[in-house]
Amino acid sequence: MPISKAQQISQTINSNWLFFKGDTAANEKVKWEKISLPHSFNTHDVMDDDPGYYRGKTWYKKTIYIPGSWSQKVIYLHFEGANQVATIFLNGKKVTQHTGGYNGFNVRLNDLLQFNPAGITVALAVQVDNSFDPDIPTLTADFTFFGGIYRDVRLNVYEKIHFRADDRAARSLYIATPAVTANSASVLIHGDIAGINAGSTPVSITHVLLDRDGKQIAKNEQLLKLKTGITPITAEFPQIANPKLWTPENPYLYRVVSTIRDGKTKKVLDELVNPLGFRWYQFTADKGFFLNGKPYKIWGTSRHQDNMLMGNALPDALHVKDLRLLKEMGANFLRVAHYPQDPAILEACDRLGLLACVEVPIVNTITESDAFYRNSKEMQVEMVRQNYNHPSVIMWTYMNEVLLKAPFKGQPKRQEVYYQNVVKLARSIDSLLQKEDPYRYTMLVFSSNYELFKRIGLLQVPQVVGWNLYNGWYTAGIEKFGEHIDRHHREFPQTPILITEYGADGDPRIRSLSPVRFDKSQEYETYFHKEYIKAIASRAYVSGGIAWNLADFNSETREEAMPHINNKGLLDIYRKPKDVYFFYQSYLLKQPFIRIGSRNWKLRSGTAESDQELSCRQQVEVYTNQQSEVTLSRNGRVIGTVSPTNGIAAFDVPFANGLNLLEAAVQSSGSTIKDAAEIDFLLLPMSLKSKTLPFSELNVSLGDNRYFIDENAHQVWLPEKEYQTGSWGYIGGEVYRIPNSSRHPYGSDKNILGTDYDPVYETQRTGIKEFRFDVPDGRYELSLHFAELISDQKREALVYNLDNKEARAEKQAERMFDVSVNGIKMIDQLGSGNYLVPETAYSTRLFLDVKDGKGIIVLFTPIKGETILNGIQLRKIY
Ligand code: GCB
Ligand code: CA
Repeated sequence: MPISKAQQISQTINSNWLFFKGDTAANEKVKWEKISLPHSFNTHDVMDDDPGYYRGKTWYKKTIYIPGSWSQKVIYLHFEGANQVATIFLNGKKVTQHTGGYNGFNVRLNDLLQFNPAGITVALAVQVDNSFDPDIPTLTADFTFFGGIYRDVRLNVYEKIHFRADDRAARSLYIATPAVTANSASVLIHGDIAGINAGSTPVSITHVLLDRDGKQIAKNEQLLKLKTGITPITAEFPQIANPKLWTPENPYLYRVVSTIRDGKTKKVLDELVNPLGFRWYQFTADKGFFLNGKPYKIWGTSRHQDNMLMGNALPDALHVKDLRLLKEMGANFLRVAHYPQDPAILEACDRLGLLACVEVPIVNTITESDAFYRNSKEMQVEMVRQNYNHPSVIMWTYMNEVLLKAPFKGQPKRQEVYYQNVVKLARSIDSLLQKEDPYRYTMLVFSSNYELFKRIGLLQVPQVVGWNLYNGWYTAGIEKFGEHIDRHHREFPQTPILITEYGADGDPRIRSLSPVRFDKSQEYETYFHKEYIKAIASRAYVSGGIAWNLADFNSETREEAMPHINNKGLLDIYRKPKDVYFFYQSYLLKQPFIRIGSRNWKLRSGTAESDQELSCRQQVEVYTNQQSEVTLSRNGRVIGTVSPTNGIAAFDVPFANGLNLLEAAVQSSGSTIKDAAEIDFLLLPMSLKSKTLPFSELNVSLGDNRYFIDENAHQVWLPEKEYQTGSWGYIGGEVYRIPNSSRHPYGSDKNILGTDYDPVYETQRTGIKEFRFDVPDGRYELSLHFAELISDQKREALVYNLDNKEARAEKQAERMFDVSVNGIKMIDQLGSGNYLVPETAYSTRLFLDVKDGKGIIVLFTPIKGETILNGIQLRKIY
């Protein structure tokens, strides 16, 4: 049967809006900015060094046109989402308000406007306010609450008789598959038909089940006399024989075409097409997750909805691109965290084959107010109804780490009341979810405070417990992860467990050949994920692992090396893969795979072995899911052949100056699969007076053991080293460490103002005596970089840093020192009294003429307190 033409029209009205940041209701004469949707008004004010961003009132307006041909129709203005309170005005009159930034909402225009066969124009104005409101989730979280009409806006046009369109802005037609086996499946449909002046109109309702090729599999038809207003309908396909199953590997989608026809004229009044997938699943406490009757380990990531410089206002193509990247990683699951996202997301999950859970956006804390409870439940009902017909969704989630920011510290009695209120709210959300949708699981997502959750009874509320665990990141001891979940499993052997988060920061600019916790190197990030994958894979009772996070994301409250960005992505914020992404591909993909792990570390640098041996050995890892030996060659010559262990073949590559073409190859059932990467190596001479490799420039980050890559300037900042005759390095002093912090291996974790080179300025050598370069004679430019890392500015410790909860209050350092170069005092009395402003970059460039083979000696002479140096650069001019 051909699909008959749908009668409804759904058109976006994203183009050509006017926008004003501020409250202009009284004054229309402000300067309106021309924009189009999706739009966010914080995309640029999160880019500066200042914490915070605009949270307040804004206005959007546009003239809409309702053509004469629609004058007998029902017309809805539909918003897919606006953050966070939207008030709609038509022709200057307030008509409705919607609370909450993550679900769609509707306005039916018929009740508000007089349509006209000649067509009408309507002045539409929307006030969007993203101010903090204690009654609206999300209250606080590790992501930026970008404001705006950041998803599509549509005009939806229906006949007077149609599938109801205002059930929390959902089309009221809900399709469930209560019983599915390999041999047979049942489909249950219920919904509402809306009829305006439809009193006793006879209609026929048909539901046709089509397979992927459009072939009719089943049909259900009923004749109905409508009431005026809402008429509920139900229908069933009690037995579909041998259903083709939906799996991530083969996401077989059927379609259900539901049609309302006029009983007499047979004219189609409304038609809805919904995806349908047949699958059944089970979370078990002892054997993990089962899909279609087979054990099935969940592997996936969470995802935030933002992008660099776009806030949340992404075109659908970028949402879909993220899911394609997730799918190409080999994942089978998406945690839609921490709130419902664009409709394009679950559509893509259905189509691409990604299981999913979607979350009510209660994060970190609640407000004990009726309004907060009401808003939470309202968001939950909107979420379920608007996203019901997605075979990808298997679970509804609520409350992410809800006690992380529990109030009433130091008031134990009051705090206990708060805890019990959280438990009460969790229970009521859980049972409401089960009532709204008895066919899917519920899950609550916990942070590491096991004792507390157990004691207050929160662990016992959801059907599945999700754990967000960061052992080996925020807290020391990566092996404690396994101990944590083993204990939970032991004490609650009836509870299914899913690892809903684990992750480590990997700044795409930072590399290390000796990674350690909190150095933010990509290498540590990869190591961290490898360990977690191992721990999750080896425990059958764990349903799976969901890495935090698919991509780096905006989080305004973070003020670290990359200010206002959370770097725990497997992709960077522009969606460029980090090494760890390739590792996941290698671990998860079924088809033969090989990748040079650090293929994106394209610009490297290091010192030659000797003046004769003009190469520098650095390790390169190759990831593969094949068992046979991996061969690596450089510029066409084989370097070695290595058997992979746990999917990794490691090579010591002798990089030469300039371009190095690496080629990795492995045999896979008779054929060779390959990967290649071109790496630009900036080789430094062993002795700086080398004739064969003349010195040109050097960039060093003091107090640092990492490489900082500046692709833009084509420069690499090297780790510091101690001076050796003929070469370069520091003399004296020690690596700066945050006082009383065991967490940071070196350096500060503060946003250093006035620079984008935060990682260079965050590390420092304190008490340095000299820095020497044994360079040949010539003219040089020497740049010195300083930042005072100790300040008495009180800063709230990041709440996610679990072992570092107390705000740090330090006494601001008092220091003064001179810097002389080759005996000339170039900087006189540098210190807290002048240029060394706390947490602010200070750099200066000096010109030098080096004569008589003396090289360069930079001398630091303390006058008060200790000398410091954060970075140093030397460039030979001629
Ligand atoms: C968490 C939170 C998530 C944070 C993440 C982190 O536990 O659920 O919102 O972004 O940790 O990176 O600290
Ligand atoms: Ca440094």
